[in-house]
Amino acid sequence: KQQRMAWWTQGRFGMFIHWGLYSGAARHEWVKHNEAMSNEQYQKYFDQFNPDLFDPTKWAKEAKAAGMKYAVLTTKHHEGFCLFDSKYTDYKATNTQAKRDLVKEYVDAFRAQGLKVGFYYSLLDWHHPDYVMDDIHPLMQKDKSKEHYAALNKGRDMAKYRQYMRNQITELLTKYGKIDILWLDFSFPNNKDKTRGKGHDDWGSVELVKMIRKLQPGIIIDNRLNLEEYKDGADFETPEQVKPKELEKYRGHTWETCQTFSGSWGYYRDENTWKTHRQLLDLLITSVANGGNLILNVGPTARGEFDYRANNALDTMAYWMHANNTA
Ligand code: FUL
Repeated sequence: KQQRMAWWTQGRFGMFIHWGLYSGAARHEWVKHNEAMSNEQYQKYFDQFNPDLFDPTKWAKEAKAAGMKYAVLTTKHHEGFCLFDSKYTDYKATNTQAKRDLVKEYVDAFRAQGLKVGFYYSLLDWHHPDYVMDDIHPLMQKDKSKEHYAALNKGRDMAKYRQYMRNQITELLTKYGKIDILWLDFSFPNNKDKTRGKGHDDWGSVELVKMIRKLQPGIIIDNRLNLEEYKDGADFETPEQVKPKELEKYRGHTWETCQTFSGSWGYYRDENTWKTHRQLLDLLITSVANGGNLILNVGPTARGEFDYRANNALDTMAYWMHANNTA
């Protein structure tokens, strides 16, 4: 394990990229849930998706200049939309005006800049017809009663959804060459009351990890499969949006803190909580000083560009890296 983690531990700094249909709504990647939207109501973001300004080489160069050594892109977020050309769904970028496999272009561009390449894949899926809806499903928001739960879930079959995930993860790990990180997201501790969030039995986590390690023996996996007790189930912990002063308690663990520029992960145009450049540098320095990694998130617009505020922050980090690099 130490061997396969060596580059990651050494690298320390990565770029998270949350990009999907929600980028078009431009008000949080959980917008479907937050506004309790149906598939029909959400369809307009699929119809309008047209990333005409997408230039992954530009993204990769910015990441590299800022000192980042790896990236993780949302191949599918909770909304269920796939940026890659999957055989197992029509809900994918190739069927939008983009008409192409955006994951492939990302992989090629980031690899060409010498960056390690990671995939985020959501365990939650608010679009798949077999996905059993729970408390945090968009359609459960207005009525969380047992009756509503039963009515919504008639005929849905998690075994079929588990197979769908296995098929898609197999595609991701066999069609794009060597993949360095898999970031699966997310679980609740297993609970008997299935109306609550899901845990490792729902995902078939043990079998999934075995499959992943077989397909990509060198891959690094996050800890959100709810497999803490299972040897080799997780390679690193994922403290999310924690304050710099709280990072000290992770000393001695293997961890990566994931952080946003503002609050949401998906592009949120009108959010006014952007961290200052000083705060961002503090996060990076404090993470490294406490023996961890920082993965800093960019939420590109639906047209495929980084927001000017993200560009400015990345430029500042690049300048800081340049000025302080003694290697
Ligand atoms: C969370 C997700 O629900 C967020 O949308 C985001 O992807 C973050 C990194 O993980 O669990």
